[in-house]
Amino acid sequence: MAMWVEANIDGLVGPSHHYGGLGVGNVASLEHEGLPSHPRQAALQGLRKMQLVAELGVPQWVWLPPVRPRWEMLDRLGFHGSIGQRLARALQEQPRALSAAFSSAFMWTANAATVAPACDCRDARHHFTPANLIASWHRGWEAEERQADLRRFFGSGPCVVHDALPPLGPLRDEGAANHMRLSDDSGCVGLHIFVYGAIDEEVRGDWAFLPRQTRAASQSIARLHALDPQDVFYLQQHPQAISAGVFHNDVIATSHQNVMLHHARAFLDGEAELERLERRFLQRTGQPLIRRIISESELPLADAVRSYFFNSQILSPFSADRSHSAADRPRMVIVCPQQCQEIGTASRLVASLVQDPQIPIDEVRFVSVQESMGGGGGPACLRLRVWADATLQEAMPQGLRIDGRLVDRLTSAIEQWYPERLTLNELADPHVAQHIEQVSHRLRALIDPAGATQAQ
Ligand code: SUG
Repeated sequence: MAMWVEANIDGLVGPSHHYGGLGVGNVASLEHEGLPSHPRQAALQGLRKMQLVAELGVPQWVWLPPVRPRWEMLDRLGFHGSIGQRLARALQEQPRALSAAFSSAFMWTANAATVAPACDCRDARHHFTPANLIASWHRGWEAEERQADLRRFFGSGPCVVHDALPPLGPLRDEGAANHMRLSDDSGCVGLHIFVYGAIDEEVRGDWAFLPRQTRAASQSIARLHALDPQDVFYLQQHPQAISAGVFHNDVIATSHQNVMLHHARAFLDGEAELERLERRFLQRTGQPLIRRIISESELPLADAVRSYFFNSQILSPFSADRSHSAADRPRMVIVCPQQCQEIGTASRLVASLVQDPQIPIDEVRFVSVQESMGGGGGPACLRLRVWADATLQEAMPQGLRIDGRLVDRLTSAIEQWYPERLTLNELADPHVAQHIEQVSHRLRALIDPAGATQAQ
């Protein structure tokens, strides 16, 4: 039987990474607003995480940063004139627009798209829908860039890259961060869980922040991806979670193959749907779903948000590499943000999961992605999961696949070109803006010349 392993595409942060406090309902982003950021460090941290995952045997690709600043955005908001005039006026009149035009939020590729592998889709094609990200003005511009890049990754073979959903409030979509795919060991049998915060335009619930995903958007994606309705499940995010800073489902729930971990307050009235999920999982895969509910006393909601425990990545190490025998490899590894080591409740939870014989997670690795965490993005936010058989992996651009050589090339480009430290005021300096723009172009031309030409 064909094996479908999880391949990851991680976003590399761009040279203009800075904290603009722009993420709706994103507590970390608000806390860091206006603080100096460290683009070089951010990129190197992300790269080290990619390298770790690749070393664990998970096929890993890098998603290069698109070009910033987005001059078109400033133009369309009425900032005209020379480069210096546009930047100075934006800084003075609407600093958040300036910030948005330089945003590096695209690095969080868990928001780039929703993905369904061919084995789950009635037309036997792989489906990708770029997220429209219209809840926030710095990210709503990403969709067209992501679509072009997805075509670069999946332009051949039986793949469909859809248009993003129409940019309408009732169809707010934030991609894979609000979607979980459960599967059997072969990766071929998949069930899809879509998590939404609001129905469409209807206001139901008592949230402090705008919910970023609507059920109308999720349902549209399930239809576009030709999924069997019996294998699709919808769960509503708990309004208390949204108000506590859980702006995406991947901040309060996670899954990998037959394991699903979620906080007790992740979902509102979800029990009937979760029971249907468990029954269906058993029926389709012949094995029970391992669902572990993390209680409020085990990990208070506030600690879930501070530690980003649920944004850990659970991996099947060496799944693509048959040279490691099953006996000498951990069944699953959890890659946690370093904060999970520092916050007592989270660190006890991680230890208890690794020790629990019922949970197939045998090993933990901690990673520092502090610069990403400052904008509200943990290890799992930085990656888009794609379930790929050997044929799909071969069709993906091999020049963007992480190995030691690519890591070295990227490291030296980042060390040479990325600013060490950046503030909002510096973004209004025409020399800094032009440098950032050049670096974005040069990186693409250096690492992915074929893709850079296609994008022009
Ligand atoms: O959309 N942060 C991102 C973080 C995305 C995290 N992704 C997942 N949970 N999958 C967001 O809120 C902060 C930007 C700033 O501070 O300028 C930001 O956009």
